Amino acid sequence: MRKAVCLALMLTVLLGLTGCGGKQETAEEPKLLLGFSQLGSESSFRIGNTKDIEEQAEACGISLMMKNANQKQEKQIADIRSLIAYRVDVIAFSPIVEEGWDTVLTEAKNAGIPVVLVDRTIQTRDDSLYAAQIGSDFYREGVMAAEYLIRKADQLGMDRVNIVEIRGTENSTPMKQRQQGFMDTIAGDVRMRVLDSADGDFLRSRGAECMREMLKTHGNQINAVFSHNDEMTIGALPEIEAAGYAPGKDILLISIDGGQDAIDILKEGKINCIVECTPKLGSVLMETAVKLKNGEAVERVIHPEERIFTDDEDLSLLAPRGY
Ligand code: GZL
Repeated sequence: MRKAVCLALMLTVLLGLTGCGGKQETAEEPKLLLGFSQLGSESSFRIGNTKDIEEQAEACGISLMMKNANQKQEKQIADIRSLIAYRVDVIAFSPIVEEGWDTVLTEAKNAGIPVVLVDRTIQTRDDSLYAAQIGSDFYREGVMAAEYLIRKADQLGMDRVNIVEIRGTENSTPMKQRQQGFMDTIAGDVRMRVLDSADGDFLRSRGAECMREMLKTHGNQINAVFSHNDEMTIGALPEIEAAGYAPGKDILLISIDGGQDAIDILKEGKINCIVECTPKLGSVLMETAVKLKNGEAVERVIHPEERIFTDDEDLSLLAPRGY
């Protein structure tokens, strides 16, 4: 199926390039050249996202120039500038934070290079600076996490649920929207109380530090952890056990992403719920880039289908996650 889609895409590109009325393409001209500025390699999600984009570009015969900013916005801006200088056909990037992109994206616009946001989004005064945003509905992920916790509290007959939150990268779209969706959903439930919240920056090591400090401060008051991604959840787990608590039982763990490592831990009963956040955005990115190259209209916002994995379902037949 995937091959057929890509073959159709490449035929579109070839027909579009010759028939779009733009500059005359000659045989030796490269096919579509896509520049991608990746924010880092901080998590299984991110590594899986990069791998999927590379695989999909390969499958579709699209030339890919991949840059990695190692979690530094100034490096990501420099990477985008180098893609502009190289005159790629389309620029795509996953913005590490929401602010600070207008200048470099205006340079891309002035160079006539369309931009696609992948995974996360930006705040901007000029919506024309990007053509499309392909990524999860992070607010809904927060809602799904909270809805699970409310159901679990009902099942366990809990009359008080003291929550600590381990947040993702400050001012990033997933951190802001997951938190908002979660807090809005628990707001009406008098049993729910947020004891503490700390910045884990989506990193396993920082997730461990946050959990260690919050256990020192709140100890056996903690009933549940809402962690914005699996890396931080996996970092928090040994800290919970070292403090003498059984994760998944004494302290409920709710996480987001759904990589294989975390799914395996959920199957062991040490994580209670994982809201899926798929990194597999490559095929829809290639489709969108081809349309932009051909001067065709594209969807402004594209959210992938996502599900939830919980401790009360049989996951034995779940296919390997691939990241
Ligand atoms: C969400 C993505 C987040 C993941 C983290 O789409 O931006 O960044 O949830 C990753 O694992 O670090």
